[in-house]
Amino acid sequence: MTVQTINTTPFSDQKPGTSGLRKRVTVWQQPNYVENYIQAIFDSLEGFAGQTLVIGGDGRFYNDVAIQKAIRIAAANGFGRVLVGQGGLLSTPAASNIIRHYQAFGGLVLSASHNPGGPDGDFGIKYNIGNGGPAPEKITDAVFARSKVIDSYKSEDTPDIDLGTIGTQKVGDMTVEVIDPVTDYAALMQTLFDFDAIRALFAGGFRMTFDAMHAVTGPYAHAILEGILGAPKGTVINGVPSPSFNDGHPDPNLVYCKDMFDLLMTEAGPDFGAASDGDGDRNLIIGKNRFVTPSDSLALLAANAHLAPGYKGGIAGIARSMPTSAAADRVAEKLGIEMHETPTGWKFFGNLLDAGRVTICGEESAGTGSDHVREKDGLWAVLLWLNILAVRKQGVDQIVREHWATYGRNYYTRHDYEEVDAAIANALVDDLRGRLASLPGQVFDGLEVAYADDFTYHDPVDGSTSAKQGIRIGFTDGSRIVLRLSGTGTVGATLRLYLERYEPADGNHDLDTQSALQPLIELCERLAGVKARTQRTEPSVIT
Ligand code: G16
Repeated sequence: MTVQTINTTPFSDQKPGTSGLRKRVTVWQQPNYVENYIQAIFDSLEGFAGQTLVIGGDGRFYNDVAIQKAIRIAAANGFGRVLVGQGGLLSTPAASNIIRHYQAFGGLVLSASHNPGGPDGDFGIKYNIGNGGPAPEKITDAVFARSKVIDSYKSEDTPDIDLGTIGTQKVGDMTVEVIDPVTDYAALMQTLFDFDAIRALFAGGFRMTFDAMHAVTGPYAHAILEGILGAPKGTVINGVPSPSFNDGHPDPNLVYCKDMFDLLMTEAGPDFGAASDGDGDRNLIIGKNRFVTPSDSLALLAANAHLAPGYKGGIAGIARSMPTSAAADRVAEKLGIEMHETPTGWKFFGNLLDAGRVTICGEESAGTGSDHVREKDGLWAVLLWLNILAVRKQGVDQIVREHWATYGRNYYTRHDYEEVDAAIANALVDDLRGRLASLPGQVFDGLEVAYADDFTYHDPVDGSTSAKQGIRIGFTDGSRIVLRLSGTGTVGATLRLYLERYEPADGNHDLDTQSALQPLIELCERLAGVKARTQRTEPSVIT
């Protein structure tokens, strides 16, 4: 077996987005596209000779092909060892755990998360650093710069590696260890949660449905929920990973999990419903007759985390992405702990977690997690909810209502306009940005603008600055409109509008969310003209 140096020409479009590089499979299938990107990553790193690299993916179409290429390129570039999940599978949080647990140099996570898969779907590659978290912008910027000038890559000339059998193989001078994807993750969860209490909950007749959406969490959920915790067989549905996610859309929201939502709204339905996405880092939480928004879930988990053994000493602080509602801020205030507002993207939580300044993080985009890994973690959120339900011996709805009665309710919704013409979307954002300075002090239908800006984040740990992270228009009564362009779409532009209104603890918590936010929705249209300019009559997705 020999190391080959293969000439190549650069691609101009390998700029990592919110979470790695995500493209249509057909784009990745171009000759040298995968190779260029992985070599550009390695060229942007230093000091990995002889070190360990973790590789795993969500099992989507093209995972098997890309993994073989990644292993060959890693061997040729001098890594000493690769840890890879059996069958090429590792959920994103499990990959983060493996990197940390085995003190790897870093990892390649092959996933396009909640985006659809299959030959016409999406694929993605993300590099994670030694703390287990997504590479910070300093590295992703360097990767993009390198990808634009790359002229060769290195690859070990070797046949395909057998990823089906657990054990050790050699590729050139590099060792490849195929490991069970679930074992280390399940062990970690048992250090955090009261498994006896959750076991007793299930033994007492508590019923739950977990929808793995034909994606990577199936094996994890079967092993942990039905195996270790004794939930009845059939609790986990759609639990066998499929390369095309059974032609579904593995995004755990009320659109793609509508059947489960409808079931939870009936008397005959289970007590608790949950789901995770393509790569296992997002979560959906639904109680009987109660959907919990991700923003509320973050606040509730933070307020109740001390009920789980892993957090019994309390939490150091909370971080949320800027568009996430301010519900968690009220919890942090009451607990007297730090609260941080970061740009969208889990990578921005890494420094705060490493510095011990926050313990729990969350995003409106169905992501919650803690300092146990450096990614958001779908099953973690589900298990923490189960732990809380088991200890409080109350239903989800009751817990949510008590929370609002204590802290008030942040009515919150997100309206997405997908696959919008990129030029129109960019012009819309630019125009609004140009008018921001004139908005403060203006009153619209009784709502006075308190501030209007384009969010800039100053990382308090490393001092770095990230500008243009989304437009915020805040009102004196605590309401807020946020508008930003998604960094995870693969076709055209996706415009996201985030709308939020605060209702105090003694206010009305029973309004329909869209009705409660209707005045803000209309005001947003007046200010930004999204419908008018995109010629759409309604959002593609409302969450
Ligand atoms: C990724 C990031 C998240 C982010 C989400 C949405 O999630 O990891 O931090 O909130 O995308 O980003 P955007 O609004 O730019 O589309 P995932 O689950 O896709 O990896």
